[in-house]
Amino acid sequence: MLNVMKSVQIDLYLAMTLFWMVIAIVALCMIAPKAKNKDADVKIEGLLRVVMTYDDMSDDDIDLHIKAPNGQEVYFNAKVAAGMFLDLDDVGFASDTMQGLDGKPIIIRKNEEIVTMRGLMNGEYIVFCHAWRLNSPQSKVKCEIFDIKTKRYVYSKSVDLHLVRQYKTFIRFVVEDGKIVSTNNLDYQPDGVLN
Ligand SMILES: [Ca+2]
Ligand SMILES: [Ca+2]
Repeated sequence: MLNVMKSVQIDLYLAMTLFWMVIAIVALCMIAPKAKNKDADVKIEGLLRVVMTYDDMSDDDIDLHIKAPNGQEVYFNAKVAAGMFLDLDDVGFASDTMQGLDGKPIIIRKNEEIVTMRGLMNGEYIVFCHAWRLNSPQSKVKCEIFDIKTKRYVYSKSVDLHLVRQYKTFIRFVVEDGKIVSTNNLDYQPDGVLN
């Protein structure tokens, strides 16, 4: 009889221990901090393409820059930054020669730089250009922005560059939850960058 009672007592202890272990594990799961996603502020639903073009027949080297809300900047020297990707640094004529399938050079006159923005974070983006080299007295530079996801033509603006190392701002736009909620044209001049 004593052994039976002792066995029941041990079973009760084990059951209670198991019960409190389950309670403790559940509580720990509830209070444990979630793994931090370093890109948590980036909304992947944003998908913009920024296209900068200038006279295909000029040998100017104009550069497209986009500064993200976190301070990172995509441009020829940082072709990947803050979810933005620059296809190439078009340097004028030197970018226009390709090798054909027969091994012979093919020249296609084209002056274009494209940034694809695959993630949008909340805050203000600044889109601007820079005259790295000017062989013509003035270069008219056009910027067009397309929303690839919604197939919308978002923006277009042309500026004139006539001084080497000159910056011109195309647009600033503010993003909230993957959407552009406001724009402005306030001028932006990086402090001595690249000069
Ligand atoms: Ca360039
Ligand atoms: Ca070119």
